[in-house]
Formats: sequence, C-alpha cells, structure tokens
Amino acid sequence: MKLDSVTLYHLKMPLAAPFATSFGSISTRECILLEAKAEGFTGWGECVADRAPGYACETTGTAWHILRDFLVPPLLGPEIADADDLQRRMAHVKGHRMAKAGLELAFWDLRGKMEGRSLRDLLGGSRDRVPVGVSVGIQPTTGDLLRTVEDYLAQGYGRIKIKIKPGRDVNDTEAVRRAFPDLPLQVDANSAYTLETADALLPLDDLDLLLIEQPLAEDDLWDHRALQTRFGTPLCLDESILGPRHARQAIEMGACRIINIKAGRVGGISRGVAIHDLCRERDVPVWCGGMLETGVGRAANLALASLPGFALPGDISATDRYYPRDITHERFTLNPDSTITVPDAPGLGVTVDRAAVERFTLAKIRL
Ligand code: SMG
Ligand code: MG
Repeated sequence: MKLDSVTLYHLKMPLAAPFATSFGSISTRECILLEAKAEGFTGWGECVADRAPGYACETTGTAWHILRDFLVPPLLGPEIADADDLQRRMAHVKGHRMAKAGLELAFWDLRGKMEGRSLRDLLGGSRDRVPVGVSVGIQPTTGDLLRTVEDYLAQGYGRIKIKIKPGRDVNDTEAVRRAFPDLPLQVDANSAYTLETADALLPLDDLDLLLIEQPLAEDDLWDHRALQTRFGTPLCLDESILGPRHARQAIEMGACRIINIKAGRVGGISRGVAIHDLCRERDVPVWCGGMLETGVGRAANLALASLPGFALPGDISATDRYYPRDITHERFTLNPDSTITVPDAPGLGVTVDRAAVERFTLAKIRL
C-alpha cells in the first residue's frame, strides 16, 4: 500500500479515576492518535507514550517529534509491502518503539480494511473472547484497596493485579490475599526496587501469587536473574522486554518465567507476535499488558491477546474502568466469565468518534 497522509492528534483524556503506580499518579491520560490515509481507506493507530517519562523514556512530546520529523515523511509515497517492510523502513530510527508501534497499528487497520479482514484474523488469533483482569493502582490506604478490589470482583473481574511500591507492598498484598483467599492475584512494582531492597518482597512468596511483575530496573536483566533464584513465584518482565531478542535472552538466562507483551513497548504488533511465537516454542506463558489505551489501542490489544500463547488474563478492562467518554463509538464491556469479546469487523473493528477526538485534542498536524 502507499500512504497518502498521516495526521497526528495529541490527545488528553480524563480518566474515570486516578491511576497511581510506583512512579506517580495521573488523572488524565495523554497519547497520540494517528490517522493514516491510503488508497481511499482510513486507518487508526495509537501511540501509547504518556505525558511524562515515568513508565518508559518516551513521552507524547518525543513521539510527536520522532513521528513528524523522522518516521512519517519517508513513508509517504513508497509502496509498503507488509509490517516487516514497514519495520525495515523505520529501522533508521533507533529506539522510539512506542512511536513506531503507533504507526504500525495504523498500517494494520488500513490493511485489514483493504482486505476486509479483522486484525485478529490477520494475526492468526484463535479466540473470539479473551480472559481479562484489572490492574488496580496504589490506593490512598489499604482499606481503600480492599474496597476497590471488592468492587471490581463484584463487577465480574476474575483476576486482579495490584500496583506496589516500597512501603506499600507486602502489607497491601497480604491484606488482599487474606480477604480473598482464592483470588487469582499478581503484583506489579514498575521497577521500584533494587536487588538489595527487593528482599523486602520475599514474604510475597507465601501468598500464592500468579507472578511478580518488573521488580527491578528496565535495564537490569542480570539482577532479575539473581532475584528469580530467590523466589518460587515466577517473575514476569514488562519494561525490560523491548523486543524478541530481549525476550529470548531473558528466558535463556532465567531472568523471568513469564513475559508481559505490550505492542507499544516492543515497537509494534508484529514484534509482539514474534515474542509470542518464541515464548510459545519455549513453553513460556505470555499475557497482554495495558497502557490505559483508548478504544483504538484496546481493540488492538484484544486482537493480539487472541493468539493461543496468551495463557494468562490480560490487563485489558472494560471501557468504563478507564474513560467516562472514549474516542471510539464502541465501548468494550466485560462478559460474565471475565472475558472481553474481540472485535471481528475489518481492521481494528472500531469506529472513531470524531467529535470526541476534537474535544480531547491539544494539537493536530497533518503530514
Ligand atoms: O491498561 O489497564 C491498563 C493498565 C495496566 O498496569 C497497567 N499498566 O506497568 O503494566 C504496567 C502499567 C503501565 C501503565 S502505567 C500508566
Ligand atoms: Mg507492568
């Protein structure tokens, strides 16, 4: 296909509730929405970089700069054969994976619409509903945490992840485990510990957790390896896995036993699928992470999570858990069995609410 234009929208959207992690709290989420036009079709993508570089080094500002000045201009005009070709054409830019992933997503949506096939179908997904859970941010008090978890369980979520940080780790997790003895439960530290301070987490090993996510720094595969030897509970890497090579090396060295896949973090859905495939060959379970996506990114996450190796519930929740008003006409809802249905219309299978986009747009540029 040949791209005619790409329009970037810098969005800022109010969240239904503040979301607090070990690196900070947000009550609005920013992202870049991409609208790509090719041969009379329109494809949408979402770049998940947020306003601040708390989760990862990219921000909406860096992604805007890299898309506008480096990634998009050389892609307007030439024939792009497929996602691998697109990746080769973006390889002159080092890093900036979230920016690349946003573009790749718009490409997939276009391709699906042109071929009349859903993204799930294009990726080879095998399920029409995917098991999901909810990621609960750090709450003001442990009592608030218990009430919040109880509320999500009442809504039908069958798996809970809680965010932890030093000082709000073992006590919070023990309290949730005591209140809900059989709950599938996992924790996420977003790299708030070092190999030394992570010893504080050892009591978590007795709480029958599904996994402990990203306790140490992003660039610290080796110390994750050392830490994994101290835990019976599987460590899961999120921030550390930036592509298929990191995934392979982490598995080979024993730095984790489970991998969280986010298309944005790894540079695109095609690279997420590659990680899925190599983990599957090695019997390493994967699951789909979330970045508080809009309906556009959520549709993509559902398609990705429909692949057979996604063995654990994803951080993909219903729309009302995130946004009072979303930018897609479709709102995702939770099925009674703690699944969400994967869209099956061509491409991402969602339609963009242009009035909502306009309302949340801080800046717009057509390339
Ligand atoms: O999309 O439901 C969601 C959020 C899931 O916890 C979540 N994501 O480290 O896994 C993670 C965090 C990163 C986002 S922090 C804004
Ligand atoms: Mg995480």
